[in-house]
Amino acid sequence: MFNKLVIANRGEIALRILRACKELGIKTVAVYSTADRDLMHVRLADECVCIGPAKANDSYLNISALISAAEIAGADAIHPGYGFLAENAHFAEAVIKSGFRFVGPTPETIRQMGNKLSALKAVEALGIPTIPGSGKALSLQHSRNRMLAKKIGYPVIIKAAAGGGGRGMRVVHEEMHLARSIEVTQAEALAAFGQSTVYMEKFLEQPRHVEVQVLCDQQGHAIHLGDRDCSMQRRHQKILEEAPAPNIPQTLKDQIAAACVQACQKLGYVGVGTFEFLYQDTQFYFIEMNTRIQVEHPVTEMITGVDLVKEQIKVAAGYPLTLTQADIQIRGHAIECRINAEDPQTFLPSPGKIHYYHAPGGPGVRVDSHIYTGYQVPTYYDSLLGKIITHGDTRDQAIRRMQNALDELLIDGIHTNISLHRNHILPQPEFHAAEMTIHSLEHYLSKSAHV
Ligand code: MV4
Repeated sequence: MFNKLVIANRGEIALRILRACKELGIKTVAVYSTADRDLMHVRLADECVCIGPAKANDSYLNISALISAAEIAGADAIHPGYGFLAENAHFAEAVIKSGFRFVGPTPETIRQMGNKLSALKAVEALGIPTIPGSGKALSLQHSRNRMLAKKIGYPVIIKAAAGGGGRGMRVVHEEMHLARSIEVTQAEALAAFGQSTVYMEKFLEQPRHVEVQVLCDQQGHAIHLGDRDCSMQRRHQKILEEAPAPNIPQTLKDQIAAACVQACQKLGYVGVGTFEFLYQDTQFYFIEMNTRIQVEHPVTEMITGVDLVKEQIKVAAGYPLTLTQADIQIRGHAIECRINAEDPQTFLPSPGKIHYYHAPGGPGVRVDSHIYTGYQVPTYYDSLLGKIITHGDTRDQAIRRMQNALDELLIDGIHTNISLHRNHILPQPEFHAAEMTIHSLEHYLSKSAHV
């Protein structure tokens, strides 16, 4: 097992990784920016190294500062968490070239999945269903693109190969707008990602976002840990997630999960991973693969009893999986509410000092958060304060437990989205009936003066 691991992240996920390391008997190194001296995991880590100024570019995104910290501390592994450098193939390469183990897949896999078009090509060849589309970069000849769009059927969507997570996309409803939309998406992609490659897909109008969690070791074993629904989102930011994805026939879910496991084995995938799908009219369609641990991993942990972060570290250290697919039994239902420091009306970040914090508790309640009374939320990073996760025998019980947990949760001194969850998302009939789509929340917000 690793002797000492650098946690190349901050906030709740840094604390989550620290907890996993403590259980595994791995010494921890916290790296922090000057704005983050007071983070909870910095206090709890065996060692800590300041890696630079508050701006993420100068600290959490500074590859040489992170490698230097690992060298100074004499660590043997680096965990990137999510966000920041977690899916940066250059970083994974630099970590490995400097003699450290990277907790994640190979740089080649990260690069392949980072390009949405190469990811699509790779998984399609391995039997994962994809959305009808070009399947390759769009032609320079507009007449070919016009024929293709006609064959696919409008509306179509133009996506940047180097985009993802909602960046670099454009929906086209009619042929008269096609050429211009392709040009604009290409130009935007070149400016944003340094690469103008775009591809085309049929635009699905009312899909759900459903994803499959996988776990793979270096010996070629792969298992899945079921699925999650992450449809409740605003501007590509997930707000509430749940597992298992409700209201989808189990046979369909079993089929898609089995296809993901097979694809992982053929790809030689190592680590935790997520296959993202759009689900519409009883069909799954692959959109992207994430090669990191995700924010919403706790809902999967609650329904499987598997500690995904511990498993992720074990497979990175070269341990073969001790879990088989038969060991993975889905028990009950779990929901996660992301708690953000933001204005409930404007959604603008609301940094500042937390004057008082009280965490919820009771049966089936989990809190993953780094905050405490007196903690100052800095202005520099994302607004995630933590996550409340509830588990129940049924979805209804998990929802009731979430309502109670949110009633107990107190965060004073800054604005948070607790009221949005309690008063608007959880009581929404569409959510209760498990009939949400990726548009439900934005649609609701646009027609209500919520608060
Ligand atoms: C789509 C789509 C509809 N049809 N592709 C958004 C981010 C990236 N992961 C892919 N995305 C979408 N691709 C086709 N062919 C709708 C979206 C989409 C979306 C997907 C998942 C979660 C939230 C979303 C919000 C808006 C659009």
